[in-house]
Amino acid sequence: MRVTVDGNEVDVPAGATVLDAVRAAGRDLPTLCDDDRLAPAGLCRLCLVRVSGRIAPACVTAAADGQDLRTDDPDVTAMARLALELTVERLPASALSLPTELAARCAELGVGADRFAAVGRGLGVDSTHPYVHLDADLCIACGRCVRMCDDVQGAFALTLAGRGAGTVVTPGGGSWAQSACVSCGGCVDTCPTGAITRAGHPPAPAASQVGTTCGYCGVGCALIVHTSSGCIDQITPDRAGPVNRGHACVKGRFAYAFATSGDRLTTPLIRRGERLEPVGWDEALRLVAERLKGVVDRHGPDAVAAICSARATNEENYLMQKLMRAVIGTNNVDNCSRICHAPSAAGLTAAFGLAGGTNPAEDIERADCILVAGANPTEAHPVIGARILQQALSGAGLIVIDPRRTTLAKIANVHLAGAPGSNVAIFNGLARVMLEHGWVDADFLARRAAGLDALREQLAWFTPQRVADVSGVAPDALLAAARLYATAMFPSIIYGLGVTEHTHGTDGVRTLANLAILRGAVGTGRGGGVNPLRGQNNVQGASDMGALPDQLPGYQPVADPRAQARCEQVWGCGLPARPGLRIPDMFDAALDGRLRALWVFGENIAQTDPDSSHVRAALDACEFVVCQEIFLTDTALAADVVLPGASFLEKDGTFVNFDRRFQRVRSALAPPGLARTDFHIIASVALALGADLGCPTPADALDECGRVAPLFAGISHSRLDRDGPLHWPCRSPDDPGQARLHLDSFATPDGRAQLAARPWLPPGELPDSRYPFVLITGRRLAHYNAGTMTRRTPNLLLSPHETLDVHPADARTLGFGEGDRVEVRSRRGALTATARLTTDVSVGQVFLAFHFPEVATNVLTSAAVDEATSCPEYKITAVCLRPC
Ligand SMILES: Nc1nc2c(c(=O)[nH]1)N[C@H]1C(S)=C(S)[C@@H](COP(=O)(O)OP(=O)(O)OC[C@H]3O[C@@H](n4cnc5c(=O)[nH]c(N)nc54)[C@H](O)[C@@H]3O)O[C@H]1N2
Ligand SMILES: Nc1nc2c(c(=O)[nH]1)N[C@H]1C(S)=C(S)[C@@H](COP(=O)(O)OP(=O)(O)OC[C@H]3O[C@@H](n4cnc5c(=O)[nH]c(N)nc54)[C@H](O)[C@@H]3O)O[C@H]1N2
Ligand code: SF4
Ligand code: SF4
Ligand code: FES
Ligand SMILES: [Mo]
Repeated sequence: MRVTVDGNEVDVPAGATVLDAVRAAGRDLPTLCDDDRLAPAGLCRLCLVRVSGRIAPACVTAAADGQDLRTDDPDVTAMARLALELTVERLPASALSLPTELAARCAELGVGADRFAAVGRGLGVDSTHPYVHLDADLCIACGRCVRMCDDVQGAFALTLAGRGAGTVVTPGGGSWAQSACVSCGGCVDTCPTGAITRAGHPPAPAASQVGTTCGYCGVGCALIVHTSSGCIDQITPDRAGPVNRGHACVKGRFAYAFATSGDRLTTPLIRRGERLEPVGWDEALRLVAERLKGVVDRHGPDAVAAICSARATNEENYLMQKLMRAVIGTNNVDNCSRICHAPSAAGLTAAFGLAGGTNPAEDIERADCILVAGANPTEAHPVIGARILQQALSGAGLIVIDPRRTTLAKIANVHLAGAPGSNVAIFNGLARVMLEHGWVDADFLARRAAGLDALREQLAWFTPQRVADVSGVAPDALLAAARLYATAMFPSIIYGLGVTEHTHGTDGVRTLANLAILRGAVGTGRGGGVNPLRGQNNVQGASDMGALPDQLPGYQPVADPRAQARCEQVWGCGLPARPGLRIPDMFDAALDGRLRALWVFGENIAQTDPDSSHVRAALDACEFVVCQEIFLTDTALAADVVLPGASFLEKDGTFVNFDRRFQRVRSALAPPGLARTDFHIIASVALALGADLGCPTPADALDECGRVAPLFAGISHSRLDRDGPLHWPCRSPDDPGQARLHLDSFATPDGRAQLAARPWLPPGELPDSRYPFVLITGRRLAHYNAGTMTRRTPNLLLSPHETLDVHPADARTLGFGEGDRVEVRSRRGALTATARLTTDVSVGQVFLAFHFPEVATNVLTSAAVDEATSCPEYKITAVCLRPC
């Protein structure tokens, strides 16, 4: 389309508004109710323009071919000024002194303090929420906050109440703290007047700003860190962030106080008897080098192991695995992917040939049906959870497979609340129904898949009745789910730990992938696919970088002679070819004396690995433990040397998010005290061991990684700084990266997607008469893993302690009520927690998160692991309950 703006012609795409056209012509208009994250509302009447003669609000008027648009018409400006005057006449003049959009519009349109009221309307403030503050007197009822809350977050916490000039925003009539608000900060970010602000932080003039990537979950939200005088003023979501597009959650947006907590580790510590005493870096590094060398000399390199950090950068993980392989000489290096999504890497590699999810986040908006299995994204990946919720609200089918009634389950078309551990039965049941009804893509199966006959044979067992017997899912619900998924045009699968953290987790991933293959909904470029919601901010990256005992950077097997040669040539040394120990095997090896020294980098194994007493015993059995941390965690307390690292806010590098996107991490603060970046620490330990790891900067490390790992060869800091985030595979500097995988063929040896014929097998731990309940463990919105960081922020006010979620019928039978203390005992240990009665869990099932050390959930969990990858069975523990 071609339109004329103030006499100049511009081309605009179909669907553009007049406001878009004006902006495309390099002009601007004042706006107040407009936000590029929201559908236009046309409420404020500031963006007026003369459209082929008549005056219209530009944001809600469609551009049309041949339109003559005039922004420079004095009548138009006068009307916009009048609209603004009417808007501000009930606001106190103090509103003008805040650096807000409103004040800027007033300055532009010449609306002075005399147009404001002398004092406010006395509508009151709401300061009940730890992060969000409302001063109702400053509300102009533009509705931006309400639209942000409804249309982006999906919390529906806010309404505009009152009439006419008296209309103001309210959190549902009650207090903000008691509302449905999930603290995403969306309303704070969009409010143009200062009515809704960050509690304790009134709008302030621009401070220095650094663009970085969130260090909590794997969504990979782009954030802007605002600092002044070395302190964080606030963190806001970056509208240019390709995944979050100006949205965030309570952790990335608000939970940063940990960084300046007085509890941060600020100096190295060395164990002297019972005590950990502060020392200088030289002494700590000398000791680490001496003790590691001693162990290698006496017991060989395989007596040393390192657990890498999925919280730290790619560059730090790259250096760490290089140090272990090239300097120590062992492949004993692993990361928390082992206890999280290792079954995804194995299962997706078996099915499709690559370890990553198949489609980018934005494909959620192309899906007309979303199958969410064993994931709770509204709590654990909130920005993605909100996106899925919006897609479902706008008409896409939603199937949730989860034993609990999660937020998404409550709005799903079909919720299959299968018993924990029944995934393979349910997925095979769905596959059978799809085949029986012919809801499959025969052409895709013939051209692009292998293994159909074996699968058919396997599925003979999975009659809907047998599936119901195993899982408790009724045959008609199974049929409804299969129909919804398989008859959609662009069905998408999104899954989480409810699929992976089982003794048959890899089978779960593979039988789930079967559904996409049968439907021909993967590798097509039309969206869909099979997408794990990888957990930690950089768990994908830690694995990509080769922090794995059997794979070099870029998923190259340690024994592959070509990969080995490439690494040996770049690193200038020989390399061990025998795969190293996985995390659970490290603990066993420590207990039987094969492993003598353990270096734990940014992982709190004493609280987060299963069967904590086993982990403790393993730590005690090691003759030397190094812990590289930002806080004195339980793991650090068990170490011989503690090395103080830097948080993501204090360093440079990259993270890879759940959809394989490399994104930049940039330093906004200096590390506290003597703390150093982990990059610096690892390089210093290598030097103390007499080795130079090369790579003086993180940028050099990523470049070097590209030389050993062809998958990432085209990715560099300079390119990311210039072009923004890049997906892997990205094999050369002019490769745009691949957001969608397997478009022409799958990366398997025969180029076909591999259907998996897998039986259903019972879980590793089963309830019995002594331990009759199944404990499910997982996450809650406000806290993150061991809670080391989030518990040191006002998130603690939002979620002050752990609860045992239990069905009211079970509580009644056992004789306890809401708020009572209950002992939870498993075959390994016991804890007490406060009961919360909820029908979100089924009868016979209870739920605990693991965010609080005083409710040490992993004292209960078992050492049962996935048979293929050793991922622990965190999702099933047999327990008994007793009121106390
Ligand atoms: N707020 C917050 N966000 C986080 C984290 C956090 O600690 N807090 N941690 C991050 C990390 S490391 C990760 S890995 C991700 C995890 O993100 P998710 O995988 O979404 O998290 P979980 O809550 O552990 O488990 C997901 C769901 O699996 C269900 N489930 C349990 N057993 C079964 C089963 O047998 N079958 C099926 N179908 N479902 C089952 C549970 O009921 C639960 O709702 O979250 C990341 N994001
Ligand atoms: N019962 C139960 N247990 C579980 C799970 C479950 O679902 N149920 N889920 C499991 C899963 S999926 C995971 S991923 C694990 C997570 O287990 P962990 O990785 O142990 O969990 P975090 O609390 O994230 O620990 C990371 C630690 O790194 C530190 N840290 C953060 N950033 C940096 C940094 O930049 N440098 C350094 N040096 N340190 C840093 C933090 O202070 C924190 O103590 O928990 C597992 N445990
Ligand atoms: S913070 Fe987010 S969830 Fe809470 S009211 Fe504002 S927009 Fe809604
Ligand atoms: S959704 Fe995840 S990445 Fe985004 S702000 Fe929240 S914790 Fe950070
Ligand atoms: S910005 Fe167009 S009417 Fe408010
Ligand atoms: Mo995880």
